[in-house]
Amino acid sequence: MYIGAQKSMSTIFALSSGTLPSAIAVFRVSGPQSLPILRQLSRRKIWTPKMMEFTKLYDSQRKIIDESMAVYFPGPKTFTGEDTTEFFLHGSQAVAQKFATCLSEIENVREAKRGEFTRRAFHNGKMSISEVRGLDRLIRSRTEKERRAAFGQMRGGTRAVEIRKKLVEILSKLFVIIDFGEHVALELSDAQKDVAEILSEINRLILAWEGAERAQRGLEIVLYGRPNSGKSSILNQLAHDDVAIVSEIPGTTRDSLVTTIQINGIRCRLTDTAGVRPHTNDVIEAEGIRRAQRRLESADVICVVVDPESRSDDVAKILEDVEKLKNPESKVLIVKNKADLKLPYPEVSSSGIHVVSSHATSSEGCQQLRETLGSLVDQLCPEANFLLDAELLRKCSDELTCSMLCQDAAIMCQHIEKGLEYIAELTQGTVTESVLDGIFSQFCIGK
Ligand SMILES: Nc1nc2c(ncn2[C@@H]2O[C@H](COP(=O)(O)OP(=O)(O)OP(=O)(O)O)[C@@H](O)[C@H]2O)c(=O)[nH]1
Ligand SMILES: [Mg+2]
Repeated sequence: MYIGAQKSMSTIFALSSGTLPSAIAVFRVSGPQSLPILRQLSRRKIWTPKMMEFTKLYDSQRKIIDESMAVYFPGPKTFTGEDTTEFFLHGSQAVAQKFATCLSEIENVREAKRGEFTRRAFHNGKMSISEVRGLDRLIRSRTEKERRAAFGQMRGGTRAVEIRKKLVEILSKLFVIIDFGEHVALELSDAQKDVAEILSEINRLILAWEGAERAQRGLEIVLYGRPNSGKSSILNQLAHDDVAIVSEIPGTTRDSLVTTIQINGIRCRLTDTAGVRPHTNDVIEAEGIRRAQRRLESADVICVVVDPESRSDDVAKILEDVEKLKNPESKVLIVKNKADLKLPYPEVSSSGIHVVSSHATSSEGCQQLRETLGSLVDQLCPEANFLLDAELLRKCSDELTCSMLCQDAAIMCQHIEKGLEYIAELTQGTVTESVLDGIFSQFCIGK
């Protein structure tokens, strides 16, 4: 719902092309006066819509301003939804200045404020709030990844509109069943199939959003394992730096140590932790182990490092702790380190867990580990074509899941209607003028 929408009456204009001088200066005009302005300045009555034509432009004293190409687009099939005219003049500062002055002299015509064209597009239902936010993100994007995410958010807005349309179709079918249904059971199962399709699409969108959020905040990768297994050596290899102290004395690392690396364009905080052993009387070592365990809770990827000297019951206990403490979405990887020693490793049950070998005293020895981390990072942060706010999608998904369990068409409708409200928030959003001001103030004039 948009609070405080008003029909805008004035006609606005802006120089929509870049800085001058340039080959061409494009002026965009939007509002009810668009056609009268074109007629007045060209001193010509007949203009065929959507047809670019050559014309001379005159000021109010009938003196020529410039020769230009001009085109008129009647609303509502325009960017703003209003009548629009575009003028392509010679790109000199003097021409642009003179033309802007002539436009400002016309009654009810004024220069556009920042983001005002987009604001009108939003007011006229041409853009959803998700698209507006995506556009805002696009204008402010600095890296290639941010640019792609912004496009994803803009396209996400259009995807929400499609989902809304499909849900409305299902609802109207259900209303028919309620009113005239003969083979209710059969038709209900048809509707459930349609809802299931939308649900799986929504669930894909939720995963995409979560991945984009992870990419934005960066990933946490934690090295975890018994003392002396080679965690600090691995950290140094992955960081290409001598970050952590390495020694043959078990229990070298006490504090958790963090360094930042990039994996496939994603910022990853790599944490080395104190070696874990089942019992210790050393209070500092015990605190180090507690800190290491706490790191597991926020980790996206946990590398359990084992070496040939690790005992299988210790590794089993470590894997048990990891399973207990980790976040359900995080990935676990067993790293069989010291592969160069060619010694047998302890038997551990690793079903469903990725396993790689490494040799952390040489850079090439960590190549397999680097590649596996790369593919886990890609899985956690997949490239998303469509992005939509996951919180509203999750609420909608819950309602649709409930609707699938209903044997009664009327109750099914109620759940779908509720789900539809969340999708409507994604397409229109509940926004106030101040929220819009905040977004549009970032835009440039002419956008
Ligand atoms: N042969 C061989 N030795 C390794 C390898 N990785 C590490 N080491 C050696 O193993 C010893 C322990 O390495 P660290 O990296 O300090 O082990 P850690 O897991 O950090 O140990 P703590 O900090 O005590 O928990 C050092 O002497 C390393 O040089 C490897 O792949 N092959
Ligand atoms: Mg260490």
